[in-house]
Amino acid sequence: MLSVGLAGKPNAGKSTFFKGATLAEVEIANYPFTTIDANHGVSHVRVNCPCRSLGVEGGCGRCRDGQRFVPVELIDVAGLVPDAHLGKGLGNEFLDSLRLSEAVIHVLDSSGSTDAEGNPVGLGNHDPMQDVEFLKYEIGMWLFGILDKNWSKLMRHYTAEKMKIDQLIYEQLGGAGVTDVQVRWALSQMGTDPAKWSADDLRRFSGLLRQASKPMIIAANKADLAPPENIKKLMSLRDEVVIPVTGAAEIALRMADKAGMIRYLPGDPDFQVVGKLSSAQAAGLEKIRGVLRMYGSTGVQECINRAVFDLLDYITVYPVEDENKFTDRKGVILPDAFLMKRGSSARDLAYKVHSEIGDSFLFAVDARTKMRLGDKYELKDSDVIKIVSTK
Ligand SMILES: Nc1nc2c(ncn2[C@@H]2O[C@H](COP(=O)(O)OP(=O)(O)O)[C@@H](O)[C@H]2O)c(=O)[nH]1
Ligand SMILES: [Mg+2]
Repeated sequence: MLSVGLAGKPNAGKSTFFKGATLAEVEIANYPFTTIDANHGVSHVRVNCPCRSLGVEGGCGRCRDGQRFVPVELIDVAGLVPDAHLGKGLGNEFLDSLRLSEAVIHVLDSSGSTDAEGNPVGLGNHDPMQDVEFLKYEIGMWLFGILDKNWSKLMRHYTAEKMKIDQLIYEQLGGAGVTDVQVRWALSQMGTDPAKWSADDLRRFSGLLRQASKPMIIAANKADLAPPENIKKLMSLRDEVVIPVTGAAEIALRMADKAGMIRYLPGDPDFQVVGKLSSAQAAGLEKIRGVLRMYGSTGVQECINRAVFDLLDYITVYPVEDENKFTDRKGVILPDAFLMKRGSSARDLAYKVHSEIGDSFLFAVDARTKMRLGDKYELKDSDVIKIVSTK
């Protein structure tokens, strides 16, 4: 499963976001709520289920109101403070989590009620703009630390033994979750011979590796408390995707939905009261409605969707065995939704279903048009595909 990490300074609201984003009911997602461990949970991207456009009568049973929730792993990365790379707490736990994360949601306290290290200072007493850069810098410096430690040895292999530089760097950083493609991209951005790099060049290179391997969006959390000008400033940052978020409201709404008090789907711009509420509950929910009106949603779902679809460029694809009924062999309609990198082929999908099916791939069928597709066909978002193989 694809993994997205939540990172940021202590008390920014990572665990609150995590709880809100992983609090799912079987009815919402058809995937039981699974806590892998305290810091690893299953969250979901929200997509339009193809059952509606395919005209499946009575819905497919795998979505709610035409909205389908496809699982992704969410990791609550331990808190990080400025200069952590110098040894002030960049622990193994942090690095393990980060290694697994394909993208990072930087949870930032936009209310300004915690200082740079996460200590409470009272609402509006810290400028959240000061927190924007540090996480990128820390992760870049962590990568720099790994490379710098072995750089002279690595350069010997490169210059004296003529070993391939991308391979050498990749071997150093494989454990940090950096891919060979990302190493080659960062090398191409530098454009100079690594044998001639200064320490500053190596630092710049590490920054590029960070950018490629841990792309980031900012969850401007505690938006319900934040002075509006803080949100405005953050959202006007060029080169940053900033989403106003209130993780606390997401928890409240999901719990109220679960209890049958309201109807709310993660990511919705509003909710509907359907059950009995005490006056305190009603007042609390109306306050949340005000925040939804202001920002369009709690922002939690948007962060996950943007991380997966915009930062990482995934698409959603639906394999079926019967291209007329859109079912698997047992008659389950649209049984699976796979997240795949844009650019993946029909054969890649076959391999994802099963390696044997990939090996024995004959052709695919677009269930919408019934057109035959070859192994190199590039999958499109929301494709419903039957794979035909010799198996
Ligand atoms: N008002 C408000 N408080 C929040 C929100 N998210 C988190 N908090 C509060 O901020 C504090 C720190 O949250 P926590 O999730 O433990 O932060 P972490 O250290 O980053 O995991 C807690 O008291 C939360 O209740 C939010 O969206 N709105
Ligand atoms: Mg926490």
